[in-house]
Amino acid sequence: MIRAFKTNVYRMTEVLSNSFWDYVPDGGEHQGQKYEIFVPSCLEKHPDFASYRGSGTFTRQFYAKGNIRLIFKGVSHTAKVYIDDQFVKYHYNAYTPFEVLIKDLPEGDHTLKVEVDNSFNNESVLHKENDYMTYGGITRGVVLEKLVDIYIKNVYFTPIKKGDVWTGKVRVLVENLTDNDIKANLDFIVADTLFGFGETEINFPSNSVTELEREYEFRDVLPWSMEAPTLYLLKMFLKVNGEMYDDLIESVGFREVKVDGNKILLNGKRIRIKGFNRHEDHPQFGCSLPYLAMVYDIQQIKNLNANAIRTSHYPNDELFLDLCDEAGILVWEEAHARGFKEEDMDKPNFMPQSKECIDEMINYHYNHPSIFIWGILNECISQKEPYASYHKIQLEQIQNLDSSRPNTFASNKHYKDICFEYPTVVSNNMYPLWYLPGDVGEVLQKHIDYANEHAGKLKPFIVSEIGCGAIYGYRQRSKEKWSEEGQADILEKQIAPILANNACTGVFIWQFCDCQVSDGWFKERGRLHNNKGIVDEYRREKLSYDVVKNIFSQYGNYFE
Ligand code: ADA
Repeated sequence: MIRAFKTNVYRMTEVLSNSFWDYVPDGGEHQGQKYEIFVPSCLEKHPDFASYRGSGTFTRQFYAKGNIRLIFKGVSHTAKVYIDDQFVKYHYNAYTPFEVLIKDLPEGDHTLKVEVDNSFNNESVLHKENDYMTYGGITRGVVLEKLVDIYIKNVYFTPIKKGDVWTGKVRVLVENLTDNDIKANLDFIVADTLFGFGETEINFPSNSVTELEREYEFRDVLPWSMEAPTLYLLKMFLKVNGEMYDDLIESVGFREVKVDGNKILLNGKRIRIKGFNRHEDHPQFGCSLPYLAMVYDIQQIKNLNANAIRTSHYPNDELFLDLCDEAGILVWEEAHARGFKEEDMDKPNFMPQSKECIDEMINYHYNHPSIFIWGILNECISQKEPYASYHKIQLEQIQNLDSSRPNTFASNKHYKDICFEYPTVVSNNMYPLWYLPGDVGEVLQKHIDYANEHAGKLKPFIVSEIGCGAIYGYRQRSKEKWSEEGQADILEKQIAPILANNACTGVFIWQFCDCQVSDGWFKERGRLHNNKGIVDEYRREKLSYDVVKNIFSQYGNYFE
């Protein structure tokens, strides 16, 4: 399963994942041996590759002719793609989709090879030993699209609320793959209503991508909200001389996110965030969670009376975002970055690969109504130059790609951050009662006061991380550190004052589930896991589960 809905009816597509591919590791004790590895999956979940760090080659055949587009939803973490032994694409990050367009393939069987490398190196600088696990493999879906002479490359939908009327900007990219101009008609359907992109045919120049954008009024549509997450399929189709040539279907929602002073408004109402940070991680599947496992996470998060998820610290699988769209769960989607130091941010590849990750994140995830904010650079160097300017550059990149949503970054440079003027929303990670002593209410207010004095103007404030650890099954009535009782006690003292402070938009608890960490990460992490989940890695509830559920139940999704 690639998406929770069918993206094409006319365009011929073939899912190349959900099958076994040949795999040959380049190193390790099984070097040169041929395996059958399921795609998508994490190599480390095969017994022979439990701790493999290195490269290897995945191979499979496919049948095609003419123009094709291959879309990889996620390869962890460096990919080098070949078709019939011809190099066609590099990609340097596990968490964003990328695509390869090949024109005029001769009819017949072709060989697709993907060299995959999960080792830490200076080629792919967003991946390093970290407080989460970087896996290896083709970890998300792969789709083969068989294209004709002209096709719909992408469709972007921006809902706009004008009083009681919903309008929407529809931006479409059409690529003409031939040496001749092509005249075609573009139409689309939303909520059983047909809309045209122009009364007459449109001329699409040869060998180029044409971008068109128009605003339309949509009558009788229902808004997307946390309580009633109504979704519509936007079905775009392209005809040449009245003949259907191509189509593309997107799932969209009518909702508006705005910042007003220190408030974040969803459809005009001030939202309160009751959220969790969630790593894409599971002891059986690694970061390649199957659909049902994603569904189980969503069910627990809803059961906890939570209303938001932060995709700490990288863009998530589109299938999971589809589920958040359907469940009415708000998403802070974050470009891939966690805790980079000066030596990381000084690397020549750092800004180019960060830029590419942001471009791909917004390009592929733009239409998800659940995404209410974009995030970057979690706990990176934001207290001094030149790294502060990197925050400015990346946030400007996001603003230019999508001005319809706020943006932010999670700071941990307590009272020393010099970047709060750049984002539209200020966010802080803080761990009083766990890493530091202190009264949570006072620590929170001190952070809010610092932000109000250093952000240039009043902005919304989010506690992007707060939490504490517990080892599942370690029970101590004395509430010892790492006991389940201890975590339940501290979390109650951490969360309640945050939700009670009306100057704060809300909280993302660190974290939903325990997650594995990289083998080279600081060894103090018990069980080689970050144990701050309120469920363990198997999603078994700790005592804090009901404590958090109860606190979240006392606060609504909106400030009155
Ligand atoms: C930081 C970081 C998280 C996690 C957390 C922790 O806030 O952003 O990824 O490492 O600390 O568990 O200490």
